[in-house]
Amino acid sequence: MPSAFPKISTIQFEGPTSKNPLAFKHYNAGERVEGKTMAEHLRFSVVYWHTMRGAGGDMFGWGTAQRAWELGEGTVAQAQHRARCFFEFVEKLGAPYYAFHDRDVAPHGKTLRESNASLDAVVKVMKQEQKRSGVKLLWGTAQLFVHPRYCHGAATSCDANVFAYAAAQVKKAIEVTHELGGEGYTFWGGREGYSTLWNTDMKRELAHLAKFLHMAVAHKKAIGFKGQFYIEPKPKEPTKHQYDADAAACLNFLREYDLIDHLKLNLETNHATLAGHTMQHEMEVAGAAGALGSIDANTGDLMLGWDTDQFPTDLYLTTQCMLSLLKYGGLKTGGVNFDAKVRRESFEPVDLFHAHIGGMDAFARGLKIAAAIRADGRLADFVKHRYRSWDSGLGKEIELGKVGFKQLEAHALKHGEPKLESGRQEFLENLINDFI
Ligand code: XLS
Ligand code: NI
Ligand code: NI
Repeated sequence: MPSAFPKISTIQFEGPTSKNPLAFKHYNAGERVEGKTMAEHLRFSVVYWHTMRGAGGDMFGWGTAQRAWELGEGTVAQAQHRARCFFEFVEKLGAPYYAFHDRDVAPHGKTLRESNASLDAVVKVMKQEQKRSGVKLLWGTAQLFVHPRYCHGAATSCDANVFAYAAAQVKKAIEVTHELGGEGYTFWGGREGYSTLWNTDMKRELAHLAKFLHMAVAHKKAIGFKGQFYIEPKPKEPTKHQYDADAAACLNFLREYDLIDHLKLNLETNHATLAGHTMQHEMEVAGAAGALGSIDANTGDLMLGWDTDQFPTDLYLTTQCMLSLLKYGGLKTGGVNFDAKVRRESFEPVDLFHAHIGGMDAFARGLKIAAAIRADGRLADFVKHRYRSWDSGLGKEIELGKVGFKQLEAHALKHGEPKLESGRQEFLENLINDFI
């Protein structure tokens, strides 16, 4: 097979003093942090859609990306060739996982039957390539947003026939994910939302979405797929309002419809910021609910209001992510999945390497910094100390539910005005800077 990246060999760890742009300065797969290797903590994953199918087009211009594997006619044979090129990339990068949508890897057919057959033909190659390279599948998903049939949504479409078509597509996508040994399956509601409420029965659409997910859970059981289901929050784009708006909205939906035991959250940085939150906020919301599943590692541009899906290089961001992950016990089935794309101006294949190496190094540093902050202990001690009034006496009794308003009134009358302490935000910000 001709190499898609002939000038690039396997990326090596060369350490912080290296000047080689095609080497890791911080990501050292076997290095141990808090008792686990970096590879075990970070579980890096490359996405098929941006990496292989992103052409660099925008609404004002054609694609710019130079991608040798795209010189074809949209055939199954070309899709198989592209899949081989993808595995060459992931292998050279040294990432252990990948993620894909059904229609990223194989062409849309004229009928569902034809689409399924094409998918099977490409999955066959993916299976061989996984075996050859050792690269594993983090999660699969179905693309329910490109085709015009999904313009009103898929599981939340006003048309029951579209719901059925989407169900058939997801059924197949779960089956191929299972066949490829996927460790998870993600539901991102591509167009599950609305553009105007004038034409929308929101309550009914939400109930349909829940029905859809219950059917997916039932099918998962039926075929014996043990992977983790994830739901991925996003507040807007492509629709004006997406139902899975943020972590809190997703958790509320999962609880209301009795799905909370079946799905965890796959959080994406740029979706958090579009929702007006930080990624750290979303991770804390999910973590506190025991629903922190996986992360789509990217970043937005706060000057722009859309999902720019840039590679994460900000050490504060990666440190915050890793602090939350370590706090909630780390990733289990999930990973640090680079749902990110190179800029339109970065059109050469080597830019894909620079982008992923930078993201992996930024997360490796975030991991090391987070571990150092935890080992130092001052941050955790500060927070613990701040809440000490709850550890004994009155606070403990409140937490244990032993007192009511009457006893609290008596307490307030007896002790008078509480004496408060500073929150010390600036002190803590300086403390964090000592580690970055
Ligand atoms: C889009 C989403 C999408 C999901 C997978 O904004 O991030 O890429 O991760 O369907
Ligand atoms: Ni995503
Ligand atoms: Ni996104």
